[in-house]
Amino acid sequence: MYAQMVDTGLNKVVDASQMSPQEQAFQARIDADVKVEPRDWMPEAYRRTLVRQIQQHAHSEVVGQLPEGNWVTRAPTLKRKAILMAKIQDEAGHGLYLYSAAETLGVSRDDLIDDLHAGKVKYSSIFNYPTLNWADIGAIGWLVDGAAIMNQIPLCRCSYGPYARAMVRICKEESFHQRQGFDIMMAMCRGSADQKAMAQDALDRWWWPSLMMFGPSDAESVHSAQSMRWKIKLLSNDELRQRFVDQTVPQAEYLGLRVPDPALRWNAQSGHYETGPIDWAEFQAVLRGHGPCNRDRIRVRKEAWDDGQWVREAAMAHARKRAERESRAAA
Ligand code: FAQ
Repeated sequence: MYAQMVDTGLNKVVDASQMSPQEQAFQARIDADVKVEPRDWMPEAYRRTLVRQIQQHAHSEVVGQLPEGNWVTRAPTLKRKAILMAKIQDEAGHGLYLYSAAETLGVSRDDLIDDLHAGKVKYSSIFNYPTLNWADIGAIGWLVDGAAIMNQIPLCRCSYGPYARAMVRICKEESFHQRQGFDIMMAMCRGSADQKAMAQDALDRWWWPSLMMFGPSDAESVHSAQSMRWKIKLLSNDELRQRFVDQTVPQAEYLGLRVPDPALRWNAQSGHYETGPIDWAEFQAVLRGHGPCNRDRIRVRKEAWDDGQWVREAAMAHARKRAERESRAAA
Protein backbone atom coordinates (compact mmCIF):
# COMPACT_ATOMS: atom_id res chain seq x y z
CA MET A 1 0.00 0.00 0.00
CA TYR A 2 2.78 2.44 0.89
CA ALA A 3 5.35 1.11 -1.57
CA GLN A 4 4.83 2.58 -5.00
CA MET A 5 8.10 3.94 -6.26
CA VAL A 6 10.97 1.50 -6.09
CA ASP A 7 10.49 -1.97 -7.54
CA THR A 8 12.78 -4.43 -5.79
CA GLY A 9 11.22 -7.31 -7.73
CA LEU A 10 9.69 -8.83 -4.63
CA ASN A 11 6.07 -9.11 -3.60
CA LYS A 12 6.36 -11.87 -1.04
CA VAL A 13 8.90 -13.81 0.96
CA VAL A 14 10.83 -16.28 -1.17
CA ASP A 15 10.34 -19.80 0.14
CA ALA A 16 13.37 -22.17 0.34
CA SER A 17 11.76 -24.50 -2.22
CA GLN A 18 11.64 -21.62 -4.76
CA MET A 19 15.33 -20.79 -4.33
CA SER A 20 18.13 -21.82 -6.67
CA PRO A 21 21.04 -23.72 -5.02
CA GLN A 22 23.01 -20.45 -5.09
CA GLU A 23 20.20 -18.61 -3.29
CA GLN A 24 19.92 -21.41 -0.74
CA ALA A 25 23.64 -21.18 -0.03
CA PHE A 26 23.30 -17.40 0.33
CA GLN A 27 20.40 -17.79 2.79
CA ALA A 28 22.40 -20.36 4.77
CA ARG A 29 25.24 -17.84 5.17
CA ILE A 30 22.75 -15.21 6.35
CA ASP A 31 21.25 -17.70 8.82
CA ALA A 32 24.76 -18.38 10.13
CA ASP A 33 25.30 -14.62 10.66
CA VAL A 34 28.09 -14.40 8.06
CA LYS A 35 28.30 -10.84 6.75
CA VAL A 36 27.72 -10.23 3.04
CA GLU A 37 30.48 -8.13 1.45
CA PRO A 38 30.32 -6.12 -1.81
CA ARG A 39 32.16 -8.68 -3.96
CA ASP A 40 30.11 -11.65 -2.70
CA TRP A 41 27.38 -13.05 -4.89
CA MET A 42 23.94 -11.87 -3.74
CA PRO A 43 20.40 -12.23 -5.11
CA GLU A 44 19.43 -9.26 -7.25
CA ALA A 45 16.39 -8.57 -5.04
CA TYR A 46 18.65 -8.47 -1.93
CA ARG A 47 20.88 -5.91 -3.67
CA ARG A 48 17.92 -3.80 -4.77
CA THR A 49 16.31 -3.94 -1.33
CA LEU A 50 19.53 -2.67 0.23
CA VAL A 51 19.94 0.09 -2.35
CA ARG A 52 16.33 1.16 -1.65
CA GLN A 53 16.70 1.22 2.12
CA ILE A 54 20.23 2.65 2.31
CA GLN A 55 19.47 5.44 -0.14
CA GLN A 56 16.25 6.34 1.67
CA HIS A 57 18.30 6.43 4.84
CA ALA A 58 21.05 8.59 3.25
CA HIS A 59 18.51 11.03 1.81
CA SER A 60 16.85 11.27 5.24
CA GLU A 61 20.12 12.26 6.88
CA VAL A 62 20.73 14.95 4.27
CA VAL A 63 17.17 16.34 4.14
CA GLY A 64 17.09 16.03 7.94
CA GLN A 65 19.57 18.90 8.15
CA LEU A 66 17.00 21.35 6.84
CA PRO A 67 14.53 21.60 9.75
CA GLU A 68 17.43 22.15 12.16
CA GLY A 69 19.34 24.46 9.82
CA ASN A 70 16.36 26.77 10.13
CA TRP A 71 17.44 27.54 13.73
CA VAL A 72 21.23 27.99 13.43
CA THR A 73 20.93 31.77 13.18
CA ARG A 74 18.43 31.93 16.03
CA ALA A 75 19.92 29.58 18.63
CA PRO A 76 19.54 31.18 22.08
CA THR A 77 23.25 31.13 23.03
CA LEU A 78 26.61 30.82 21.30
CA LYS A 79 27.12 27.43 22.95
CA ARG A 80 23.78 26.09 21.71
CA LYS A 81 24.57 27.42 18.24
CA ALA A 82 27.98 25.69 18.14
CA ILE A 83 26.40 22.42 19.29
CA LEU A 84 23.61 22.66 16.72
CA MET A 85 26.07 23.37 13.90
CA ALA A 86 28.18 20.36 14.92
CA LYS A 87 25.08 18.16 15.01
CA ILE A 88 23.96 19.27 11.55
CA GLN A 89 27.45 18.58 10.19
CA ASP A 90 27.27 15.11 11.72
CA GLU A 91 24.02 14.47 9.82
CA ALA A 92 25.74 15.47 6.57
CA GLY A 93 28.54 13.04 7.41
CA HIS A 94 26.01 10.25 8.03
CA GLY A 95 24.54 10.90 4.60
CA LEU A 96 28.02 10.59 3.08
CA TYR A 97 28.83 7.28 4.82
CA LEU A 98 25.49 5.93 3.67
CA TYR A 99 25.88 7.06 0.05
CA SER A 100 29.29 5.36 0.12
CA ALA A 101 27.71 2.17 1.48
CA ALA A 102 25.09 2.31 -1.31
CA GLU A 103 27.83 2.80 -3.93
CA THR A 104 29.39 -0.54 -2.92
CA LEU A 105 26.23 -2.08 -4.42
CA GLY A 106 27.02 -0.76 -7.90
CA VAL A 107 24.94 2.41 -8.01
CA SER A 108 26.18 5.95 -8.48
CA ARG A 109 25.65 8.66 -5.89
CA ASP A 110 24.71 11.16 -8.61
CA ASP A 111 21.92 8.85 -9.82
CA LEU A 112 20.61 8.41 -6.28
CA ILE A 113 20.54 12.15 -5.75
CA ASP A 114 18.82 12.68 -9.12
CA ASP A 115 16.14 10.19 -8.03
CA LEU A 116 15.61 12.10 -4.78
CA HIS A 117 15.26 15.39 -6.63
CA ALA A 118 12.86 13.82 -9.15
CA GLY A 119 10.66 12.57 -6.27
CA LYS A 120 11.24 8.94 -7.26
CA VAL A 121 12.50 7.82 -3.86
CA LYS A 122 11.48 8.58 -0.33
CA TYR A 123 13.17 10.12 2.67
CA SER A 124 11.86 9.93 6.22
CA SER A 125 8.37 11.38 6.64
CA ILE A 126 9.47 13.19 9.82
CA PHE A 127 11.45 15.80 7.94
CA ASN A 128 8.34 17.15 6.24
CA TYR A 129 7.23 18.85 9.45
CA PRO A 130 8.22 22.45 10.30
CA THR A 131 10.41 23.65 13.19
CA LEU A 132 8.35 26.52 14.58
CA ASN A 133 10.29 27.40 17.73
CA TRP A 134 13.51 26.61 19.60
CA ALA A 135 11.85 23.83 21.61
CA ASP A 136 11.38 21.97 18.31
CA ILE A 137 15.18 21.62 18.15
CA GLY A 138 15.07 19.96 21.56
CA ALA A 139 12.17 17.73 20.46
CA ILE A 140 14.00 16.68 17.28
CA GLY A 141 17.10 15.64 19.22
CA TRP A 142 15.12 13.90 21.96
CA LEU A 143 12.42 12.23 19.86
CA VAL A 144 13.63 12.08 16.25
CA ASP A 145 17.23 11.12 17.06
CA GLY A 146 15.84 8.88 19.81
CA ALA A 147 13.64 7.07 17.28
CA ALA A 148 16.51 6.98 14.77
CA ILE A 149 18.82 5.27 17.30
CA MET A 150 16.15 2.77 18.30
CA ASN A 151 15.82 1.80 14.64
CA GLN A 152 19.54 1.95 13.88
CA ILE A 153 21.17 0.07 16.77
CA PRO A 154 19.89 -3.26 15.40
CA LEU A 155 21.12 -2.21 11.93
CA CYS A 156 24.70 -2.38 13.31
CA ARG A 157 24.16 -6.17 13.17
CA CYS A 158 22.50 -6.25 9.74
CA SER A 159 23.73 -8.75 7.17
CA TYR A 160 25.38 -6.32 4.74
CA GLY A 161 28.90 -5.48 5.99
CA PRO A 162 29.33 -1.90 4.69
CA TYR A 163 25.88 -0.83 5.98
CA ALA A 164 26.41 -2.49 9.37
CA ARG A 165 29.84 -0.84 9.80
CA ALA A 166 28.54 2.60 8.79
CA MET A 167 25.81 2.27 11.41
CA VAL A 168 28.27 1.73 14.28
CA ARG A 169 29.72 5.21 14.00
CA ILE A 170 26.39 6.80 13.11
CA CYS A 171 24.78 5.35 16.24
CA LYS A 172 27.52 6.74 18.49
CA GLU A 173 26.89 10.21 17.10
CA GLU A 174 23.09 9.87 17.18
CA SER A 175 23.32 8.97 20.84
CA PHE A 176 25.06 12.29 21.53
CA HIS A 177 22.41 14.05 19.44
CA GLN A 178 19.63 12.49 21.48
CA ARG A 179 21.23 13.68 24.72
CA GLN A 180 21.69 17.22 23.45
CA GLY A 181 17.99 17.29 22.51
CA PHE A 182 16.97 16.03 25.93
CA ASP A 183 19.25 18.65 27.50
CA ILE A 184 17.45 21.43 25.59
CA MET A 185 14.09 20.01 26.71
CA MET A 186 15.31 19.86 30.31
CA ALA A 187 16.51 23.47 30.21
CA MET A 188 13.14 24.59 28.87
CA CYS A 189 11.13 22.52 31.32
CA ARG A 190 13.13 23.98 34.22
CA GLY A 191 12.73 27.50 32.83
CA SER A 192 9.78 29.89 32.88
CA ALA A 193 6.15 28.78 32.49
CA ASP A 194 6.25 30.07 28.91
CA GLN A 195 9.34 28.00 28.14
CA LYS A 196 7.72 24.90 29.61
CA ALA A 197 4.62 25.56 27.49
CA MET A 198 6.86 25.75 24.40
CA ALA A 199 8.37 22.37 25.32
CA GLN A 200 4.88 20.87 25.73
CA ASP A 201 3.77 22.34 22.41
CA ALA A 202 6.82 20.81 20.69
CA LEU A 203 6.09 17.39 22.21
CA ASP A 204 2.44 17.72 21.13
CA ARG A 205 3.47 18.31 17.51
CA TRP A 206 6.40 15.85 17.25
CA TRP A 207 5.08 12.84 19.19
CA TRP A 208 2.86 11.24 16.54
CA PRO A 209 5.15 11.98 13.56
CA SER A 210 7.99 10.39 15.58
CA LEU A 211 5.97 7.20 16.01
CA MET A 212 5.35 7.22 12.24
CA MET A 213 9.10 7.20 11.58
CA PHE A 214 9.12 3.46 12.27
CA GLY A 215 7.00 2.87 9.18
CA PRO A 216 3.61 1.24 8.62
CA SER A 217 2.30 -1.37 11.03
CA ASP A 218 3.72 -4.86 10.57
CA ALA A 219 0.45 -5.95 8.93
CA GLU A 220 0.88 -3.21 6.28
CA SER A 221 4.67 -3.33 5.91
CA VAL A 222 5.45 -4.56 2.42
CA HIS A 223 9.15 -5.25 2.81
CA SER A 224 9.56 -6.35 6.45
CA ALA A 225 9.11 -10.10 6.13
CA GLN A 226 11.69 -10.61 3.37
CA SER A 227 14.05 -7.97 4.81
CA MET A 228 13.96 -9.76 8.16
CA ARG A 229 14.61 -13.10 6.48
CA TRP A 230 17.70 -11.55 4.93
CA LYS A 231 18.60 -9.83 8.22
CA ILE A 232 18.56 -6.45 6.50
CA LYS A 233 16.05 -5.62 9.25
CA LEU A 234 16.48 -7.34 12.61
CA LEU A 235 13.30 -6.15 14.30
CA SER A 236 9.89 -5.29 12.90
CA ASN A 237 8.45 -1.78 12.62
CA ASP A 238 5.95 -2.37 15.45
CA GLU A 239 8.54 -3.95 17.77
CA LEU A 240 10.83 -0.94 17.38
CA ARG A 241 7.97 1.52 17.79
CA GLN A 242 6.94 -0.21 21.04
CA ARG A 243 10.51 -0.08 22.37
CA PHE A 244 10.62 3.63 21.59
CA VAL A 245 7.33 4.29 23.41
CA ASP A 246 8.46 2.26 26.44
CA GLN A 247 11.72 4.20 26.60
CA THR A 248 10.33 7.67 25.92
CA VAL A 249 7.17 7.90 28.05
CA PRO A 250 9.14 7.80 31.35
CA GLN A 251 11.46 10.48 29.94
CA ALA A 252 8.45 12.72 29.25
CA GLU A 253 7.27 12.09 32.82
CA TYR A 254 10.72 13.05 34.13
CA LEU A 255 10.46 16.31 32.18
CA GLY A 256 6.99 16.92 33.63
CA LEU A 257 5.42 16.84 30.15
CA ARG A 258 2.22 15.13 29.02
CA VAL A 259 2.35 12.72 26.08
CA PRO A 260 -0.45 13.83 23.71
CA ASP A 261 -2.25 10.49 23.67
CA PRO A 262 -5.39 10.18 25.84
CA ALA A 263 -5.38 6.40 25.34
CA LEU A 264 -1.81 5.97 26.62
CA ARG A 265 -1.67 3.55 29.56
CA TRP A 266 0.78 1.24 31.26
CA ASN A 267 -0.10 -2.43 30.93
CA ALA A 268 1.44 -4.10 33.98
CA GLN A 269 0.71 -7.54 32.58
CA SER A 270 2.57 -7.09 29.31
CA GLY A 271 5.13 -4.72 30.82
CA HIS A 272 4.55 -2.25 27.97
CA TYR A 273 2.73 1.01 27.35
CA GLU A 274 -0.37 0.81 25.17
CA THR A 275 -0.96 3.70 22.79
CA GLY A 276 -3.96 5.05 20.91
CA PRO A 277 -4.28 4.60 17.13
CA ILE A 278 -1.81 6.26 14.79
CA ASP A 279 -3.34 8.46 12.08
CA TRP A 280 -2.11 6.44 9.10
CA ALA A 281 -4.00 8.71 6.70
CA GLU A 282 -1.64 11.52 7.74
CA PHE A 283 1.38 9.24 7.22
CA GLN A 284 0.17 8.26 3.74
CA ALA A 285 -0.48 11.88 2.83
CA VAL A 286 3.06 12.88 3.87
CA LEU A 287 4.51 9.99 1.85
CA ARG A 288 2.53 11.13 -1.17
CA GLY A 289 4.11 14.57 -0.93
CA HIS A 290 1.32 16.36 0.95
CA GLY A 291 3.05 16.98 4.28
CA PRO A 292 3.48 20.57 5.49
CA CYS A 293 7.01 20.96 4.07
CA ASN A 294 7.52 18.33 1.31
CA ARG A 295 7.76 20.82 -1.55
CA ASP A 296 9.98 23.19 0.38
CA ARG A 297 12.42 20.48 1.39
CA ILE A 298 13.00 19.26 -2.17
CA ARG A 299 13.15 22.79 -3.56
CA VAL A 300 15.83 23.78 -1.02
CA ARG A 301 17.79 20.54 -1.62
CA LYS A 302 17.79 21.14 -5.37
CA GLU A 303 18.92 24.75 -4.92
CA ALA A 304 21.74 23.62 -2.61
CA TRP A 305 22.79 20.98 -5.17
CA ASP A 306 22.81 23.49 -8.02
CA ASP A 307 24.62 26.12 -5.95
CA GLY A 308 27.28 23.55 -5.06
CA GLN A 309 27.97 22.61 -8.69
CA TRP A 310 31.03 24.90 -8.95
CA VAL A 311 32.46 23.48 -5.71
CA ARG A 312 32.18 19.92 -7.03
CA GLU A 313 33.73 20.95 -10.32
CA ALA A 314 36.58 22.78 -8.55
CA ALA A 315 37.25 19.75 -6.32
CA MET A 316 37.36 17.46 -9.36
CA ALA A 317 39.70 19.83 -11.22
CA HIS A 318 41.97 20.00 -8.17
CA ALA A 319 42.01 16.19 -7.87
CA ARG A 320 42.86 15.88 -11.57
CA LYS A 321 45.73 18.39 -11.32
CA ARG A 322 47.09 16.70 -8.22
CA ALA A 323 46.99 13.27 -9.87
CA GLU A 324 48.76 14.69 -12.94
CA ARG A 325 51.44 16.29 -10.71
CA GLU A 326 51.94 13.05 -8.83
CA SER A 327 52.22 10.96 -12.00
CA ARG A 328 54.74 13.48 -13.47
CA ALA A 329 56.78 13.33 -10.26
CA ALA A 330 56.73 9.51 -10.32
CA ALA A 331 57.81 9.36 -14.01
N1 FAQ B 1 9.03 7.80 5.94
O1 FAQ B 1 7.59 -2.06 3.99
P1 FAQ B 1 8.01 -0.91 4.81
C1 FAQ B 1 17.30 10.11 11.03
C2 FAQ B 1 8.15 3.59 3.19
S1 FAQ B 1 17.36 8.88 9.87
C3 FAQ B 1 9.04 7.65 4.61
O2 FAQ B 1 7.84 -1.03 6.28
P2 FAQ B 1 10.90 -0.89 5.06
C4 FAQ B 1 18.58 10.78 11.43
C5 FAQ B 1 9.21 2.54 2.84
O3 FAQ B 1 10.37 3.14 2.36
C6 FAQ B 1 15.67 8.43 9.58
N2 FAQ B 1 8.82 6.45 4.02
O4 FAQ B 1 9.50 -0.48 4.41
C7 FAQ B 1 18.35 12.20 11.71
C8 FAQ B 1 8.47 1.78 1.77
O5 FAQ B 1 8.43 2.52 0.56
P3 FAQ B 1 9.19 2.09 -0.83
C9 FAQ B 1 15.58 7.46 8.49
C10 FAQ B 1 8.60 5.40 4.83
O6 FAQ B 1 11.97 -0.28 4.25
C11 FAQ B 1 17.82 12.61 12.90
C12 FAQ B 1 7.07 1.78 2.27
O7 FAQ B 1 6.94 2.90 3.14
N3 FAQ B 1 15.98 6.15 8.97
O8 FAQ B 1 16.25 10.38 11.44
C13 FAQ B 1 8.60 5.50 6.22
O9 FAQ B 1 10.96 -2.36 5.28
C14 FAQ B 1 17.62 13.96 13.17
C15 FAQ B 1 6.67 0.50 2.99
O10 FAQ B 1 7.23 0.41 4.31
C16 FAQ B 1 16.10 5.11 8.13
O11 FAQ B 1 15.92 5.22 6.95
C17 FAQ B 1 8.83 6.76 6.77
N4 FAQ B 1 8.82 6.97 8.11
O12 FAQ B 1 10.86 -0.19 6.51
C18 FAQ B 1 18.73 13.15 10.77
C19 FAQ B 1 16.54 3.80 8.78
N5 FAQ B 1 8.35 4.28 6.74
O13 FAQ B 1 10.67 2.26 -0.57
C20 FAQ B 1 18.55 14.52 11.02
C21 FAQ B 1 16.67 2.68 7.81
C22 FAQ B 1 8.19 3.44 5.69
O14 FAQ B 1 8.84 0.65 -1.09
C23 FAQ B 1 17.99 14.92 12.24
N6 FAQ B 1 15.40 2.30 7.24
N7 FAQ B 1 8.33 4.12 4.55
O15 FAQ B 1 8.67 3.03 -1.87
C24 FAQ B 1 14.56 1.41 7.79
O16 FAQ B 1 14.80 0.88 8.88
C25 FAQ B 1 13.34 1.03 7.02
O17 FAQ B 1 13.52 1.42 5.68
C26 FAQ B 1 12.00 1.63 7.57
C27 FAQ B 1 10.87 1.20 6.65
C28 FAQ B 1 11.74 1.09 8.97
C29 FAQ B 1 12.07 3.16 7.61
